[in-house]
Amino acid sequence: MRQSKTLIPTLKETPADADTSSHKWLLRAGYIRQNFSGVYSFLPLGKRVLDKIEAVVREEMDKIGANEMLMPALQSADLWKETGRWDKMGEELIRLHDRHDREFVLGPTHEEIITSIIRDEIKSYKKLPLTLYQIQTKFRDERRPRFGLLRGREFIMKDAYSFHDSEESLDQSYQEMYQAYSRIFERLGLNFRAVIADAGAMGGKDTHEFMALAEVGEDTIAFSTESNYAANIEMAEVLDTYQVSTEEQKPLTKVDTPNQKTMQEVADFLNHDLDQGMKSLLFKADDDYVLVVTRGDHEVNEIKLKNLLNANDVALLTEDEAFELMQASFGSLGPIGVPEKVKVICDLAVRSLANASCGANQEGVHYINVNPSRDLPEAEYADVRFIKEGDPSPDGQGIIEFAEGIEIGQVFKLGKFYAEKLGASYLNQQGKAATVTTGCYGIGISRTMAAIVEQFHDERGITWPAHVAPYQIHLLVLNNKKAEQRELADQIYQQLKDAGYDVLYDDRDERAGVKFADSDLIGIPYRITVGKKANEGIVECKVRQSNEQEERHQSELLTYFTDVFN
Ligand code: 9G3
Repeated sequence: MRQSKTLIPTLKETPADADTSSHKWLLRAGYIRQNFSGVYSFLPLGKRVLDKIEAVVREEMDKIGANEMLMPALQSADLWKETGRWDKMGEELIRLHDRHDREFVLGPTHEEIITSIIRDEIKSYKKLPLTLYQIQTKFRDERRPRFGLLRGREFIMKDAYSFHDSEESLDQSYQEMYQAYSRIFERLGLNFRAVIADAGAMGGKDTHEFMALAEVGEDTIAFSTESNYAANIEMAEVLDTYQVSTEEQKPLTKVDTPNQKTMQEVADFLNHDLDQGMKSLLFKADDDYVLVVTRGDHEVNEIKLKNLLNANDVALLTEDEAFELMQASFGSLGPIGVPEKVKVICDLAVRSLANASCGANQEGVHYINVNPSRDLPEAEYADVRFIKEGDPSPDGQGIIEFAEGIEIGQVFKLGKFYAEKLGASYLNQQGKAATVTTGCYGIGISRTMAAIVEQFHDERGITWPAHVAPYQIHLLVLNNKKAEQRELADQIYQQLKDAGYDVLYDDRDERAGVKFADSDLIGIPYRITVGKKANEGIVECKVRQSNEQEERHQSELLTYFTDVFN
């Protein structure tokens, strides 16, 4: 492609609204342009990168026997009403009316559509297992779109759905998909981790997220320093490796703490460390009241609490609600003497405390010398805290460290929820009607493009891995007013194209400095510069990522690139 004939509007300055590296470089290098908040156009270079990423995804999907199809973005609200998600989803679901005033949604995902197709087309176990996938635009009305393509309101996803007559069959597809995702992200050059994740609103049991490591990532990963254990911090379990204290139990005593409100103020006033205090938080879990007690230096993990209680909704009570229920404000809540209807759940770490302090459920009063085995006979103990860096890894190998990650893929064992709701059943081997079991699997295609830029850039621009770059070679002619330079560059361009390479040819009437700066921004892995030594047939070859450069004669180029690309 000749740059004088295409659209690559590079920018000298970073646009004000660029809020992360990938957003900044994709804008400045002319890959994308924002049309509206969270809505982008992919300019020619951006589209070529999307195509390269999609090609890798398609190859790996086809390799495991998944069948590509394409479903509509426009979805009837009826299906969403049948699954209950019309009411359950909030503002994020884009709803609209057609000319006959019928209700529709712009598809944020396709469980409803694909299950309705399976319901109508699959009648026998002989047709199972079956995996279908699409690469298609999704719509989710994010309240705060940001970070460019990382969190948009219209984005491109590969979503796959597998259908089974048994859990075992689903397990097998899940593993195949998991391995295919690992191959995809390896081939794309990404530094990623597959982490144990929370199924959230999707229900089902197993799910893994594929995270591209990047400091801008919105998810925190807990990973082991000595094994491949990795989990979304929401799910990382904490082992009960606490040493039960051998301290002799002192008598339970009430102490006035008139002005001490926070955990630190109480700990300082009672002259002990944070981890000798109990922190009590009052939650409403669906219709139940739950007092959750953790060590003063730990934090309640509401996802763990929700999964433990199998609750749909878990929320902290306000101070007023807490006072009404306990006759004490937040700073004085504790697990001793709670009303009947309040369940007490203590984190595992609390059980091994000795002579600890806690609120006395009396305004401005605390207990000291609390010994759970003696004073909390009713308490239930569970892993309800966030794991911390330095905690032992749940698999017993090494300790936990944190990293930020961008979720670029997720695999779910959905189970039967959608098939039951929509009546997708088939005749099993015994001739009985049975409900299909489903798995679903997503990759954020446009988000992956941004994740790659987050991992592959330097201070001058993007440094694409060869496999996803929009072109393989960037050919620059420094002064195409000089015949020997223009003719040599034209020859090389033709020669490389004939050899099957993707070449971007900067044939513009621009100064050398502009061409070098744009080439660094755009980030094509290999650059050939035709300049002063054109009359000797000598050109300069530069590798974008390593910056190494070397002069070569035109006659060596094909051999050089054969080595480089094989
Ligand atoms: C909605 C809206 C946003 C959503 C969903 C539904 C996320 C929703 C989860 C999934 C699960 C899998 C198939 C591919 C892999 C992921 N955000 N999810 O269901 F109505 Cl507004 O999309 N779907």
